[in-house]
Amino acid sequence: MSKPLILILGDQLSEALDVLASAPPNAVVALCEVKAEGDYVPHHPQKIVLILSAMRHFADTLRDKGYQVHYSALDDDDNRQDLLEEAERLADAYGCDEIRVTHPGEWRLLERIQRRGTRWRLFEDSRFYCSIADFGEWLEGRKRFRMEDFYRQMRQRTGLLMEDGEPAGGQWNFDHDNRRPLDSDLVFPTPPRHRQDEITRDVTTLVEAHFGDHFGTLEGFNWAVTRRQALTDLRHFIAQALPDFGTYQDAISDSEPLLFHSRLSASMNIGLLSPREVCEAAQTAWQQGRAPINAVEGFVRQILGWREYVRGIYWQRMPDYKRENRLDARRGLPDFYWTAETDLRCVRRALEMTRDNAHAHHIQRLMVTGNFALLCGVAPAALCDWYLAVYVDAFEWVELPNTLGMTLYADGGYLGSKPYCASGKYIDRMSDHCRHCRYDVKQVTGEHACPFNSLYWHFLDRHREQLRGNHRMKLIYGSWDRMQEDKRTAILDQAGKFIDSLTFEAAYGKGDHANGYRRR
Ligand code: FAD
Ligand code: DLZ
Repeated sequence: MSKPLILILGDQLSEALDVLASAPPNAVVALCEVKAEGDYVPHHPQKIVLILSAMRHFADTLRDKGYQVHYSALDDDDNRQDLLEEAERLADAYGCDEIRVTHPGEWRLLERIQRRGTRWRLFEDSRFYCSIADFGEWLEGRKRFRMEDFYRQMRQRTGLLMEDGEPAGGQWNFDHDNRRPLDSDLVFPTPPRHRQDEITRDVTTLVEAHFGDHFGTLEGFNWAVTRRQALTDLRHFIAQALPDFGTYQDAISDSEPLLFHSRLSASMNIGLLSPREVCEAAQTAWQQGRAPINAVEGFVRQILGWREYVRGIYWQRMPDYKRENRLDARRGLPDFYWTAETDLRCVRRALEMTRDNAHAHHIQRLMVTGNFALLCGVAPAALCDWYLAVYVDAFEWVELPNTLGMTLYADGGYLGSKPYCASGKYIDRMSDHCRHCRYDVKQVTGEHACPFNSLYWHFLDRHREQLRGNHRMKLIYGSWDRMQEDKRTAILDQAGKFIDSLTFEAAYGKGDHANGYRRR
């Protein structure tokens, strides 16, 4: 009888994995802490603590269920400090003839596993609604790639928020109800505080010792490291935040990091929660009249729609996807992304929240730090390395399409029909940052002018050739063309001087890969 070693990766902490169901009684289940996974990009220390603590807790759960578990700790003397090498060492030590592993979430690992030969056997990651093969079929032969088309088909296929074959509430999309800026009298729910047990405390000490030089603080760590804690977060979100999730989905606050967002991405991405149970809990809240349809549809769309769609795009388009750079952006990362030292209030707050929480909500990632990098011409590889490192929920299958595709418009439009570029006016409308800022959002040129304003026009002007054919950009190019020549010159001059005043990390050349990161 074959004796398999079953390798569970740090973002596969679910008892429902097919690979676990495949385990014969003699199987050895291995979880391996390794240095290489901790620093192939300089992950935020909170992210590393989350993964290692959740792995240790999950190993205990599996032992309680009767599995024979081998746990390689980061400090073990014989640890090979590389996932595949460590798994092969363990397979030899336990006399295992096969190594079974669930399809990893990053192409770099998949490629290495596939090159290892027949000893390794891949299992599908069935935690997603849509398999990689099914997404491939959906994509094949299509001229138009729109998340909306995919999402509607997924609603029909799953029956989520469907009534007699029709979308619940009579519409597929409630986005027009979901763009409200902050109201001053809003009270935001306080997330549950999770107890930090001995496992988390030990891991924190370990991470401080090994990865203490990475960007980010550990003090405020409050991520769910067990399924029980993740379920507490889910219940809290459904009861306290979901009802307002839709309405304020796009709002940004100078003081409140989370607003009505769920903070569930990390739990879903590492396996503590399944996207199915999360979507079903939201649907039940609507069915029981505890949350309105605009909120529930908006939330389900993020998971059943965006989350599944970006994964599909990633696996269909890798490895070439990572080299895409359609706007030919070449700058390195602005150096203050690692320090938060900038006078741009909105950018500063997003960076501070990232440093302190290993999290920023979607609009901060897209319209503040992302938009700024897009306008400045930061290379996809440079920005992707950063996003992959600093967010607790960042794994390449979800990070890369969001950063390279949605934010930098570097893939030619899988993630959006036009770039998400915006001036200070958008940030002012959706947030209360500008009143705290030293720059004046109403000014486009001059000493006090908000840099986003001139950068916006500078971006449009320099990408005229690529973007002017896009019918959604026609109006804005019309406004630019109607401006007086000297005004346009002054704006471009203003933006150019601002860009010159910044310090960018070393530039990335065409075709450079992300993850060739430089240590900080
Ligand atoms: P909520 O606002 O409560 O949304 C609910 C859930 O929907 C999230 O938990 C998440 O699972 C899903 N979701 C929402 N938007 C997206 C999206 N665009 N793509 C995929 N799933 C989505 N999300 C990640 O999980 N990992 C990443 O590495 C990541 N990188 C991003 C990088 C950039 C530049 C941008 C613009 C977005 C990125 N996102 C990423 C998507 C999104 O910002 C996060 O999922 C969200 O902020 C997580 O916080 P939350 O759980 O409170 O989300
Ligand atoms: C992110 C991460 C870190 C920091 N450490 C480990 C680890 O020590 N062992 C492990 O199995 N996984 C870790 N991970 C998660 C992996 O990087 C992740 O499984 C791959 O990137 C594939 O998504």
